[in-house]
Amino acid sequence: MYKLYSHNDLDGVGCGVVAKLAFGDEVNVTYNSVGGLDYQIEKFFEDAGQKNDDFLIITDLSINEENTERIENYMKNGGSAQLIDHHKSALHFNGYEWGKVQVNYSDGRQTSATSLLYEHLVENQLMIPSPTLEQFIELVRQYDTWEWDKLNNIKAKQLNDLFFMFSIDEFEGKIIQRVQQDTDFDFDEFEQKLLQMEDNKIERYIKRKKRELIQANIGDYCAGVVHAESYHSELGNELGKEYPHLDYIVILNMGGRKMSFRTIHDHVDVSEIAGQFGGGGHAKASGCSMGKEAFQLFVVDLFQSEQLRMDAPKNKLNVKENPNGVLYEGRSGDKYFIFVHAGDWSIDINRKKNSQTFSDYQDAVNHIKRSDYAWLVKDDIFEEYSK
Ligand SMILES: [Mn+2]
Repeated sequence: MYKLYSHNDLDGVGCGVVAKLAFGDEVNVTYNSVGGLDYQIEKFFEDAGQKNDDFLIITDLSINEENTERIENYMKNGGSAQLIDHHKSALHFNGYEWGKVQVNYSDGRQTSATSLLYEHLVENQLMIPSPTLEQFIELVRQYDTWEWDKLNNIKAKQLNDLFFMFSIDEFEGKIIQRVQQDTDFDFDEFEQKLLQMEDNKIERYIKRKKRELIQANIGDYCAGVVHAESYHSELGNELGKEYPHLDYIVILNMGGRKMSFRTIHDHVDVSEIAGQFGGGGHAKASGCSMGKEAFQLFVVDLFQSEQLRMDAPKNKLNVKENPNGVLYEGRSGDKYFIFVHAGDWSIDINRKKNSQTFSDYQDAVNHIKRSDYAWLVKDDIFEEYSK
C-alpha cells in the first residue's frame, strides 16, 4: 500500500489527486496542516511496528529530525519512502536517498509539489502522462507560486476559490472525474456562477481588511499586521500593493493560532521571518504557528495601535506623482508637501523646506509613511493648502 501524507492546501491536494490517478485503490491519502504532520508520521511508524510493506510518500510538507531518523531506519530495514517538496526550507532533505526537493525548473519557473510528484511518477513509469491532468497541474503550480498574477491567469485563482468552496473529498472527486472524462480542464456552468459570487465576496472582504491594517516596526522591517481567517494569499497580495511602503504583510489567524507572511518585494525573504518563529516557506509567502513570542509581538503589543489610514481614493487634484506637488498628512498632524525640485523629489514639512531629497517618488512617500503613518489627503484639504 502507498501511504501519502500531503499538505491540506490546493498544491497538497493536487498531490493527492495525482496519486489517486496513479495508484487508484492502492493509495491511502491524508491531508495535514504544517503543524500536524509530524504527529501523523510518528503514528505511521508506530502502526508499522516491525513491518515495512507500506510505501511512505510525503509531499509539500517537511518533517522534524526524529521523523527523518525514523525514515532512515525504515529504509535500512527494507522499507520504501519518498519526500517530494518545493520549499526552500526543505532543501536539506536532498541529502537523503529518499528526499527530492526542487525549488525551480532549469528554465527559472518555480516548481510546485503537485508538478514534481507528477513528473516523478511519470519518469518512474508509475503513471501514464495525461494532457488534461497536466492542465490541472499547471493551474495548481501557477496558483501556488503566484505566477498566475503575473500571467494574469484568473483560471488558476478560480481553481483555488473552488477548492475552498467544497470539502476536500468533493473537490478531489470532481477533479479526478474531470481528468478521466474530459479532454480539456474547464469549470462547468454551475461552478462559473459560484466563482462569480465568490469573487464579489472576496472583494468586499479585502476592502474591509484594508481598513483594519496596523503598521509596526518589527526587527529591521516595517510590517503591516492584520487579523483574518480566510483568503490569506489574496489579502497579502492586495494589502502589499495598497501599502507598498510596508516590507511585508502578516496575517494572523487567532482561531487557528497560525500566521502567514506575504511580501510583494524582492528585498525581503519572508521564509526567514517565519523561520524566526519556527515556521518556513517561500521567499514571498511563508507561515508559522503562533507561539508565545509571536503572540506578544504581533498581538499583545499591537492591540491598542491605531489602524493605518488609507490614501484618499478618488482625488482629481491631489494625485500621486504630480511633479507640481502632492499633499500628505501624518498622524502627528504634520503636513507633507512632496514636489519635484531640481530633478529630485523634495518634501516641505508644514510649509518649511526639508533638506532631505529623494530620487524616486515612492521613496519619499515611504519615508513619511514609515516615520509618521502619513496618508494622501482629500482634494478639499489640498485646495485649502494650495490657496
Ligand atoms: Mn506547495
